Amino acid sequence: MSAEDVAGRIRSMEIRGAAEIARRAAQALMEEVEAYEGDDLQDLRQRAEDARDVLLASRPTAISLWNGVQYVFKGTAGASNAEEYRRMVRDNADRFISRSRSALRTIGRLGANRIRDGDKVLTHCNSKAAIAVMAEAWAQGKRFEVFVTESRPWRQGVLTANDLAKLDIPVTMIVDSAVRYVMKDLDLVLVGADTIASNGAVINKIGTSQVALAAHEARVPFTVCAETFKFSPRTIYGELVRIEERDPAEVVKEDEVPPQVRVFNPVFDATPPEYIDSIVTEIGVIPPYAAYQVIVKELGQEFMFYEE
Ligand code: RI2
Repeated sequence: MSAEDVAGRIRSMEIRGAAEIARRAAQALMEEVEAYEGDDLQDLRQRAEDARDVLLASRPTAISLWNGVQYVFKGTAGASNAEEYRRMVRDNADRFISRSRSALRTIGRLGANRIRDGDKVLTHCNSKAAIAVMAEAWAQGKRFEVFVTESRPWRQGVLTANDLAKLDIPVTMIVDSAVRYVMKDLDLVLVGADTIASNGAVINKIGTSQVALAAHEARVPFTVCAETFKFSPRTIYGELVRIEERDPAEVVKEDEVPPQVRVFNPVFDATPPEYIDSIVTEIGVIPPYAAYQVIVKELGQEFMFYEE
């Protein structure tokens, strides 16, 4: 599939989820350089960089996409011919994809320790990282139930309910506005992340910060499940995370309201670190305040060549 095709599918949400868009972008870059049959390094580089720009423009918020793409280009500035460049892109993309899959398994194992028998867990939207934790705890024989928010407007909660039901985990779906009503009966909140800023703020599906606020009020631990490539090196440079706004038609159909009604459709929000109990990553369960260290130590040199 061409980078244009993949970017189009990411834009339309056919390919979605912060980690998945990064993996598919890495794969698309690999396929772009493999499809190039010539031996002109400059030409190939241009083709790959054009593909990168198209992919990066597909969705603006999840830093996973940016980190994944940066990873694919690691070291390629030193390539001396087209074949070497092609091999580097291919190896980097492969390594990124397999590292991201193995991170998910580790997060599942570490996060499962947070779930106890008899717990009532709540999750918001559809996060493969949060689901990996629940799947692992269930596979270990723990028995618990999960409340799943609808997650308007795309209703990714329906996907999560299906994913969990397939594993035989008992699921109760609720509308987003029922979160505070049920919170007093819950033991744990597990969500994913699209981006984690250097101050520990977590950017995730719209509504996440309200879930965190309700959890904080009810003293329910609010846990984020996220691979280290969801941490944003760009925020160390003071850059603010851009919150994607999508088509108003995702919220109301055109003929439902008169044209003078403005519809605002931000699709992510920021949860401040003081409402976050812990972040489960593949390098351990950490406090949100450790975000800066993760960015510097883990993403380190690989990602610290930020230039726009
Ligand atoms: P994983 C999703 O974004 C959700 O916000 C979800 O919580 C986050 O990515 C992380 O998902 P969207 O693509 O990487 O639905 O854990 O807008 O699968």
